[in-house]
Amino acid sequence: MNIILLGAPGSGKGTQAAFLIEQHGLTHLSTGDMLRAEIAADSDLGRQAKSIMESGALVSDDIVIAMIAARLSEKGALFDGFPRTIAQAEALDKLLAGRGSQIDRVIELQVDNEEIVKRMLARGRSDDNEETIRNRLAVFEAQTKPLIAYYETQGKLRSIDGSGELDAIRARIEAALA
Ligand code: B4P
Repeated sequence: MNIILLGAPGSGKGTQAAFLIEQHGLTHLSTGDMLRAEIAADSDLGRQAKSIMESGALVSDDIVIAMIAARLSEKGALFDGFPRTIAQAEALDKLLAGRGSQIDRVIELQVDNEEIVKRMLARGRSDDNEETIRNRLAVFEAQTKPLIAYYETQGKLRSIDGSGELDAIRARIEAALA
């Protein structure tokens, strides 16, 4: 099974992913985590990504698609924070089709923007200041939201309320996967 967690920055994709990979034996593929690991290692890629991430913009499609392509395996995957553009979604469909596989379900976590700003300011990561957060939300609207229609057309999208207690959100996701 291949699942995508889709949602605005701070909507809880990483938080819920931790539970889902255990429950379903999936490989966790988080492009945000991969990029932060490159920054921590001070690699060329990390140095390139750092200022882009701190501005709230998206790292280039070519870079993140290559990171995902290098990590696909026989095991089902949970894609967390990827794809974020139509070009990424089309590339992922092609990569999976080439392996005789496909995306089975896309779970959209819906959380309102003011709740998101509150959550991220409380988290306090280096890209969690208010100006960057507002920019990330605008980038989500412009570049990632079109994915909702993309996966709806394919009949794979399930949208759930991503606000409230973690366990309640977990249960909504499980119901959407059943
Ligand atoms: P990510 O790392 O993917 O995104 P995120 O902001 O951490 O969102 P997430 O939804 O995972 O939030 P979390 O569970 O942690 O991206 C960071 C940056 O990397 C992007 O801006 C971009 O520059 C770059 N990037 C990544 N992928 C890319 C791609 N494919 N293409 C291009 N660029 C890419 O939750 C947030 C906080 O809320 C946490 O503190 C959590 O504890 C809290 N929380 C979660 N659920 C809650 C709940 N129900 N109630 C209260 N608080 C909750």
